[in-house]
Amino acid sequence: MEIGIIGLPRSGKTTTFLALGGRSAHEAAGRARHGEPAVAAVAVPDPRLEELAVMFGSARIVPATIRYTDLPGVAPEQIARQHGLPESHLQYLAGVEALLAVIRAFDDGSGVPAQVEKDIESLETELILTDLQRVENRLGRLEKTIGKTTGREREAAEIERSGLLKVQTALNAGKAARTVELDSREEAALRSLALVSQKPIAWLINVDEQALASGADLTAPIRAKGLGPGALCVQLDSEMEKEIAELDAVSQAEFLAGYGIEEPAAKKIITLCFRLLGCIVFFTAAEKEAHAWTLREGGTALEAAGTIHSDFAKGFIRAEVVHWADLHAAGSYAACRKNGTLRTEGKNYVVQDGDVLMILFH
Ligand SMILES: Nc1nc2c(ncn2[C@@H]2O[C@H](COP(=O)(O)OP(=O)(O)OP(=O)(O)O)[C@@H](O)[C@H]2O)c(=O)[nH]1
Ligand SMILES: [Mg+2]
Repeated sequence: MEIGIIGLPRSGKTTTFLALGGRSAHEAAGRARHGEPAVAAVAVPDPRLEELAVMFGSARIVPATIRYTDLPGVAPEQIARQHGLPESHLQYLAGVEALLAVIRAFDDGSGVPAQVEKDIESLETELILTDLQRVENRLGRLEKTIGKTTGREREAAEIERSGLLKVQTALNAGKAARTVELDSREEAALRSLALVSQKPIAWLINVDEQALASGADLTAPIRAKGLGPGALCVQLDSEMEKEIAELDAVSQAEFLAGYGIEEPAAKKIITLCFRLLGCIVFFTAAEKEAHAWTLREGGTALEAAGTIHSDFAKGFIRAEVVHWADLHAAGSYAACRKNGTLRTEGKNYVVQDGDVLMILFH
């Protein structure tokens, strides 16, 4: 899972990156040259996986990972001047599946008060302007060549044009591409454009300790205005969370309890990103390794097999499936086989979050 951290300059992106990524983020930030993105791969902590590893006597544990990319902020004036985000940003953003947009709600001592709603609008406009430029370029090229195409090629070009026009209409009305309903063929045709305003987005309102202590919910007015499809909103004190991430496990627990925080940001954001992307986790476990994998919600056993290895999908026969909770309750795979919670499923079985899969293939 790949998440890009974006935001206006000095909104706390790097602080958030460090809060989410812990040590690997610190290393990545240290390596990154000024003005260049930093990338950190972060293991998704999952106690279910640890337990599976013990149960199966697995030699190693391979957790699911999230890759966070911390991008330098771009000022709105610069965006307006060059009609969108710089090319260097777009290259990085093309590969990410979702955006974490950091909005400043803390007092940065500059005397400029935080303007959460205005900043969200500015950032959304940055994304929209970027896409508009690319959609119009693409449409221009398509219009020039479409007349020369025939048959299949013509049909594909028509589908792409229809998708582009729908998106263009929305963008011109100041709406993100993620609000546009495309049919599956239009969506596929537009995929290679990797439109930034089409990616699911989590608005992260970066508050300070005062706001946190007052119990104010800064996300409420944003949610009240309507976030639209593919968007979520949370608030977080990145500065404090960064400090929490630097503590060892014991002090971390004490600190969280002291502040009445239920779980550290890293975990909260991971859960959020899974929800935003409609992703679930399934497991494979054996003596060699216990492995957590991510899959789109609604993904089938065949798709799960393909996630593990393309050969598993090609030669798929069936899957043995047991839910982690049943394994946990029964204590072993053999016990689940006996009590009937271990089932055999075909390739169209819809995998559930927490399923433990054993793929049989030839
Ligand atoms: N009080 C408070 N200060 C914060 C918070 N997050 C960031 N800061 C401070 O704001 C300043 C900018 O933070 P960065 O994380 O570097 O911001 P950035 O968005 O990465 O900045 P650029 O990469 O330059 O665009 C730093 O001095 C941080 O310590 C927060 O949640 N609360
Ligand atoms: Mg930064």
